[in-house]
Amino acid sequence: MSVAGDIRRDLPAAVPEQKDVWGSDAVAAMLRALDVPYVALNPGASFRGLHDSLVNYLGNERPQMLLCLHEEAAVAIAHGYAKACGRMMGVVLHSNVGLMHATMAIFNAWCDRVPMLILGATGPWDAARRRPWIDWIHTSADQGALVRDYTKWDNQPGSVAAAYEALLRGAQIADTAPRGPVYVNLDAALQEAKIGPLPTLPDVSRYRSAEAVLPSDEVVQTAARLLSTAKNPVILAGRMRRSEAAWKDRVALAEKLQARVLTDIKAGAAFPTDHALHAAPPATFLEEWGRKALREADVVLSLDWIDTAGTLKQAWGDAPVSAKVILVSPDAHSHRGWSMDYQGLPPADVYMMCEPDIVLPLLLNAVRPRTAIVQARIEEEPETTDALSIRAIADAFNEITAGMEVCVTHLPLGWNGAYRHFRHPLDYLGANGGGGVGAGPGMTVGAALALKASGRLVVGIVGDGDFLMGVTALWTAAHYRIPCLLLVANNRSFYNDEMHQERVARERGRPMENKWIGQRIDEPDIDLAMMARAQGAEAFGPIRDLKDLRSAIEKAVQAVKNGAVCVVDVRVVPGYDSNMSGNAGGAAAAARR
Ligand SMILES: Cc1ncc(C[n+]2csc(CCOP(=O)(O)OP(=O)(O)O)c2C)c(N)n1
Ligand SMILES: [Mg+2]
Repeated sequence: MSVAGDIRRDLPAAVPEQKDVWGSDAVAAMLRALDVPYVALNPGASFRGLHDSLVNYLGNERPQMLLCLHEEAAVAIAHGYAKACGRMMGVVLHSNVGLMHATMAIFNAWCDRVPMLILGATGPWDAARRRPWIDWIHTSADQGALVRDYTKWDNQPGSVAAAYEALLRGAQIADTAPRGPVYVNLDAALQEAKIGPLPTLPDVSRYRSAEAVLPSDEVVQTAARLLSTAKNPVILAGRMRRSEAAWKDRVALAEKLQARVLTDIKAGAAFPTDHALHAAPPATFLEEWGRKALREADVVLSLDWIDTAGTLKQAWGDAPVSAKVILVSPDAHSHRGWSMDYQGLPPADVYMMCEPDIVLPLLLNAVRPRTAIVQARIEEEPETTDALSIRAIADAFNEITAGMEVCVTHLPLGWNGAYRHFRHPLDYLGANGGGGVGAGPGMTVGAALALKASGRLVVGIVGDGDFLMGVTALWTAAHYRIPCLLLVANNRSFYNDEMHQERVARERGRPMENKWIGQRIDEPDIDLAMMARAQGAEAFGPIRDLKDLRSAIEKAVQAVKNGAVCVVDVRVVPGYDSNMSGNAGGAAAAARR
């Protein structure tokens, strides 16, 4: 073992000089040529060829393997990594079964438009070469079909030359906006074939993803005219990249236009939430200030907002949207039939099928300053409480991390967007994309891997349900020495769904007090801190008393700064903040409806 550079790397013993090269060596060489930094995996015989090549041909570096205890964690780690640094990581999945385990996490990454190079394996495709039983059950016709509806592209190359091209094309497609995972399925026989000398690797620099698409000057001018002459322009700042320059452009555009800005708790930080022009706490379902800002708008600039139609509907209902809509989003390139994550169809008076961060400097240059004074929002403090609640976690966490550079990777369903301000693109990474519970721990580990050298404290605040489904990602963090913190808002329940049962019971005139059945996680009570320790993490808790919360989080933050993976189990009261406007606002509102 060596702690090479930053994370731990398991060092292979020296390999004697080799004269033979195998199919999977060529695949591994291509991964290095593509500069894939890590591959997260859970092992499997279908890719034993590639596994050997990564260890014994490449020496377990560039890419380095990250062993995961579940395929869902492997994909979630790659997801969090790409979210934090914008770079694509690799994942290797065993035949059909590993892929089946990974599917939910791939769906999350797809919905979150995150680039990822997923390698799969099957076969041998040549039935005559299959071992009895096991190679047959782990071979599926058209294996890519399992994930085709939520990957950008998939392929099963028939030769090494075709594998080179598949990886080049896959990486190019994954990293072209709208980004997303791709799946390249490697036949076991292809991996295990002796191929003679390594076929010359292509010059990767000639197969990069395309330059960003720019709108025509005419369209930019039309949009700029609308915005400059608007009475009440509103900007919906949705999916953005983590660039500081683009962040500054967004602030400058809002200030030049004196436009109110809304942000989304499902997307990473897109605008300073404490800016006077930020109209309402980031939320899934608009709260009163957000709805009011939008209803008063005569021009709406939607910057790759995740659900423009659904958000406009919250302001205008079923009436036609009276505001002019400028839509800036390449997302429709990913819209197909199976997954409806494309949401409702928004009206667009001006439509630029471009990445917003690319368009911003053009718009900033083209708009005329508006002098209208925007009425600042009156900050409504969410109700304080003496209870050990998610709000109490937020208060203690905010106090302890004041002035610290922190990256919040994940927030629990009961979080109110007003609980914490975001002032930098890395202050918050957004939700898991597809609403698949269990992603929080893995995404936090992936983001921590990406940000390890940055000095930022990487923190996921997760529900107990999310923690329990994804906990083994912590072992990967502990093994590879990737410091990160998980604060578990442990209400001992899949509480979001208690609210749904409450709603159904209310509608049907049945007893609401039965809502906990099939939802509460107790008797036996699960010791989350012990589960964390079992993965090699440090842990505090269960914290049952408000007076113990602060010191536990303080100690945990210190432990992470000293290099630990750390978990705090906070026994919060079941129940969401009644003032909620975050994820839970949506859940609560949905449950109330
Ligand atoms: C994979 C998956 N299974 C089930 C659900 C349905 N679901 C949505 S929220 C939720 C509860 C999550 O529990 P927890 O993380 O503890 O948060 P809480 O609801 O208690 O605030 C469940 C089960 C889902 N979204 N994804
Ligand atoms: Mg819970």
